[in-house]
Amino acid sequence: MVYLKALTGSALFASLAASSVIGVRQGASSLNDALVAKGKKYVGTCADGNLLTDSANEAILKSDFGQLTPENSMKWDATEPTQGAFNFDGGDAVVEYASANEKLVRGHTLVWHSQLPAWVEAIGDKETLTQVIKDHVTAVMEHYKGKIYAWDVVNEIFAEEGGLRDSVFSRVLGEDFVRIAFETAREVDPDAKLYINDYNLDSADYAKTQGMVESVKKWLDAGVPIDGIGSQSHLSAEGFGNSEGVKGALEALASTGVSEVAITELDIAGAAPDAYVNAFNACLEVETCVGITIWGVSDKDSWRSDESPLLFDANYQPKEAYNALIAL
Ligand code: 9MR
Repeated sequence: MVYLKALTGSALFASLAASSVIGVRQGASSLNDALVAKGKKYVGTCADGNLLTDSANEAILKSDFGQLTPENSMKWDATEPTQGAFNFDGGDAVVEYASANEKLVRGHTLVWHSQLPAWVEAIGDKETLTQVIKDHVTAVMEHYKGKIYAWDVVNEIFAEEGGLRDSVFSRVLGEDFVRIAFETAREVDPDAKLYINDYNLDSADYAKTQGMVESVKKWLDAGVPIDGIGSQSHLSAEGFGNSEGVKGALEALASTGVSEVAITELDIAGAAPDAYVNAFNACLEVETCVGITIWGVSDKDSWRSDESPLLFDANYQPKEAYNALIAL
């Protein structure tokens, strides 16, 4: 209401014209359908709360994306802020929307050093932390059992040099927390694909990519039930982390023997069409890459909004990169 009142004359006309363009475009193309037609499972995005109901955002979610990741609502600080007291309201909204609209869901995330409540950070002994990880993974996965395509079981556990990142999990349990989390997850929901997810895995020769590859091979040999590696892919326009290394990096991750890999949080500074095309082609050309999740719809709501990294501008208009992907 307030918004309409503020618009007069040509501004109102431009706004109405823009929204009718959205309507026509929505009927004409779907990023998800375009990639599914090429043999992949999905193109997805992230959403939570009012992004699921905001009409401009929701129209794009519905027509362009076949998969949803809750941006924040399934993280530990949201689901178990106090030990044993679980809150699934935010995550339920995503899962309900997804099931009503036939979207896959990637669960994000069970064990992560960030957005972690202080009561977990404060644990200092192995036995307690082991039980706390098992209880958390069990309660959250039980709640969503059968409704989640893939879970990011552990997130961002590597340091840039390729070893384990310092966190309460690695300090108290060493690398055993990885086995504990994955074994529990497999037991609770044997049908969910279990992922290890991280960022800066954007070129094959980077130390962190190599650290991930070596560790995953070792864990698979030891029987840890890891199904997939997620590469977040928060990319730069140029230099470190640009799109050119993505294919080689995905190949390296796929070579570990996991059954699948995925691009899980794609956004690219500046959103150049060629850069998005490189990232999509990387997934298309790596057989076990199952799909691509873009980390948001409109630049307006991006965690990197000052870098305009998404496919839709702040007025929900598709950018050139969007058209380039549809034309692939
Ligand atoms: O997009 C998320 C943003 O809304 C949150 O404020 C932020 C808090 O850590 O997390 C963002 O999502 C992150 C994701 O969960 C893990 N990889 C990095 C993402 C961007 O920070």
